[in-house]
Amino acid sequence: MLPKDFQWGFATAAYQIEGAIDKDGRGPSIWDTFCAIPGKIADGSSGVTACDSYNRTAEDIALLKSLGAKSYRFSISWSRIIPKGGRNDPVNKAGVNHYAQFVDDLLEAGITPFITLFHWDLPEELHQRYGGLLNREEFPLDFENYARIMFQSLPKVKNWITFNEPLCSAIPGYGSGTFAPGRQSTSEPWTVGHNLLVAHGRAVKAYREEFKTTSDSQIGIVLNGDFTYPWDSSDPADREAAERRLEFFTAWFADPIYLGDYPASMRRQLGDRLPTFTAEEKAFVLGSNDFYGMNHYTSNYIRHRTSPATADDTVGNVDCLFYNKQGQCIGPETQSPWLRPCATGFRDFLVWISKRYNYPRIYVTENGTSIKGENDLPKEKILEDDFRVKYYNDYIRAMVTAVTLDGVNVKGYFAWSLMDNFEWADGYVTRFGVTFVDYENGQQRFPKKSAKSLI
Ligand code: GCO
Repeated sequence: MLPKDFQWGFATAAYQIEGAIDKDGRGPSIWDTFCAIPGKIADGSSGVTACDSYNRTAEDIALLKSLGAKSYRFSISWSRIIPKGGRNDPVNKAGVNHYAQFVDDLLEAGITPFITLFHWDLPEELHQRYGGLLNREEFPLDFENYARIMFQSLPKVKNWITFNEPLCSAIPGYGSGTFAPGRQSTSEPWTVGHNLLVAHGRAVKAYREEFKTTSDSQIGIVLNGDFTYPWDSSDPADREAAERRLEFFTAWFADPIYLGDYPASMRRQLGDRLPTFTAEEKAFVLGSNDFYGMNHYTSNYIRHRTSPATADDTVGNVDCLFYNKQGQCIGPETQSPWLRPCATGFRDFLVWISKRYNYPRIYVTENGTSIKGENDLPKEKILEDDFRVKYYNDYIRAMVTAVTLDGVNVKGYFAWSLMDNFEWADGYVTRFGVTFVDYENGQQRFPKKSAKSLI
């Protein structure tokens, strides 16, 4: 069974829910800039209003309480704290005060905050000033400074997350260009990934040495990861490809933190496009997790790619498929083309992480699904989201099995997401919320059937 202090909660992110992009001195982020480029966002939208959560903190806390949440994972908008982002730039007290009040209100409501410092919304000024995440010298220092300000300003917070899914800052942001800041390169993603790891390590060291006041305070990074099965289980090349995909997607960041360096498969394929840790950088990164934050949604069948000759480096030169050689499908379609439910993959991924990293304390920091065509349904049908109810039932059952039978050390589970929100390049076309947000009628919130099925 799950531990009695298991943290059941919901997750969101600043740019996806807050809105109020010009309020209280907030500076522009790279996502404000990116959304303004025609064609980048499916419905031409942005986070300018989103769910208006910046102005509805009391309403969102009441929603969390009504759903029985013990915890709430949300992110802080760096450019509300330091509008220009840098360690020598002014701090915006109005921004700090907003989050300090929100934390007090959450604690007053008996809800434990899990705070993500960086959920992709880098201050635009840092991107312009020195290339943002690409700058190995400047970015880690500016992130460390921002983190220190938050550790100092929010001393009641005991659960900190440095980065959400560094892979999604690196690959869509600097490889395919489908996320902010929209750069396309076959080498920059690994520079960005390296700098994010070093920035993470610096912030963790500062927290542990100067701000961690109680034994139950903790800090970690959140990594995404899909589980993989060989397309042809009798083919050694596919079995190796399935493992390689896990290494390129998850071990990319987890191996340096838990094992001290990047996976050999990445070094083999990427060569010197994959940076080498200096001794100082390695000292920051190795051992820099108190817990493993795990975002998980889907699984894939993996086939070793023999053509085209050019390797697809972002996933380790493999094909990610939803059908295997026998034509078996891994799971039903959803609104998101990359997402197919496979609860077995959730259990297997929890076991893979645990075996590779010696059974770390794990928080499932995101798990959830969109629903094919949900957005086109009338509101009363959207609220009857049986597909999502089944997803959560299946996945939570798989998690309980992994804890009970496989000895996996899971301490919390956060459903993605508390409410429908701005789904990045999909805009508002795709819904992940357990709460329907009526964007056309003042962002009113309506809990769906899944919201009441979770806790
Ligand atoms: C992610 C992000 C979330 C997404 C969610 C659905 O994991 O990609 O953390 O912001 O909205 O995963 O795609």
